[in-house]
Amino acid sequence: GAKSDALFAQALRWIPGGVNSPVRAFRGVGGNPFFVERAEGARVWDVDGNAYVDYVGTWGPAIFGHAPDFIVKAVQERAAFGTSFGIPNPLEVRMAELVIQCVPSVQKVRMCNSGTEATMSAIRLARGFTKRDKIIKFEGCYHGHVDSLLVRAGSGALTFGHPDSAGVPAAFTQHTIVIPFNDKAALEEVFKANPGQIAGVIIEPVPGNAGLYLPQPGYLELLREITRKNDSLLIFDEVMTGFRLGLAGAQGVFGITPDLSCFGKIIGGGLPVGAFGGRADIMDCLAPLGPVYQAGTLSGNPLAMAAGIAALEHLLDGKVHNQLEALGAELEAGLKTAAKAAGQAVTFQRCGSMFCGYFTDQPVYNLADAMRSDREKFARYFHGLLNEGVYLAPSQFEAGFISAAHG
Ligand code: HOZ
Repeated sequence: GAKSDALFAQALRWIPGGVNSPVRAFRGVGGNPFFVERAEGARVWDVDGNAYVDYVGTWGPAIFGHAPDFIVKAVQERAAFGTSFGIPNPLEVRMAELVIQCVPSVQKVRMCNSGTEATMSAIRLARGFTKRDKIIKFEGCYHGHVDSLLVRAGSGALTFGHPDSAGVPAAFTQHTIVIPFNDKAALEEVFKANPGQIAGVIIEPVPGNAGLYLPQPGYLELLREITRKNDSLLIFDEVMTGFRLGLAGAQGVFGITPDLSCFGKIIGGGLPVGAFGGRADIMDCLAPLGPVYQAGTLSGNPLAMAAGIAALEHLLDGKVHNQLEALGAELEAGLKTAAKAAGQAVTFQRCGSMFCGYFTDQPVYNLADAMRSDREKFARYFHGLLNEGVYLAPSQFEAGFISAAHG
């Protein structure tokens, strides 16, 4: 629309690429992004008055849809009491209690301000605890824009062809080992080649930053076994999957107990929040108890805690997750039928309320498989949907998110 285009022209002059986070710029699909005026339920409205059914859901947090009244009210009420203290507040204690109640592997938790902070802090903690340097990550997994994790990364880094970012000295990534996802032999080999040196393995248990693919049966189990045997920490990045695939996230679905977990998105109810937590003996290595430093002026911020607590409390009875599974199954069936009717080869992947359609007739188990998708076709599909008033993430390499407000 005209208003969005005018805003984008201005934004391009003052903001690099016109956006504050790269994927939003639409460069993965072509064209200009629209600017949002407001969002409610399953819809967003742009500044030109167009409505879209939104399957991005602010990249994950909007599990109830946009602006649910109980979150809006919680934020409004708390705002009147002061927006930031930098002094402990009671909401931090309630938040910690809720996280520990929902996620059995978490005995202690520290709040931070984004998923990136969570993964950055978790790998520092793993290194400090084990007194080892090496970290294993997986091709196509994205753990935020942490220097040492921007190696063969997913999301915008992949979409724009910079999976290894400029500006990261080689020395910063020399202790990062990258292996393909779902490859048991590679996992065994890397541990054999680096005995006693691997601090931890960080993984999205259901990778959602190169589209969406799932762990094959036995893969996460092997990962758990091999890390335990080698005294390396298993770190689950559940920034996307946490509280979404179930109360205990992907670890609950697959029955795996990681040593540390990273959270973001839903845990902030749409405000900027991250968290990492896990075994108490590991978490107690953090300052002020231990030598691993981590801090933040806005960590445990009362507005963010109020929004996050409201979100988690609304998930406790399991109804939302059941509803999301049903909606996901319906969407999956519909899209598969439509693809078949249109004679299109689409590999549709789904885990609960996260999904992705790849334009390929091959199964997708890892990044190399995902790369086989016809991205030009995806771009046409994206714009076709947008014209019909449906908004998908503007990249083949992002997961879609369903909310409880979708029909
Ligand atoms: N890295 C996010 C998707 N995996 C994108 C966040 C955004 O652009 O808002």
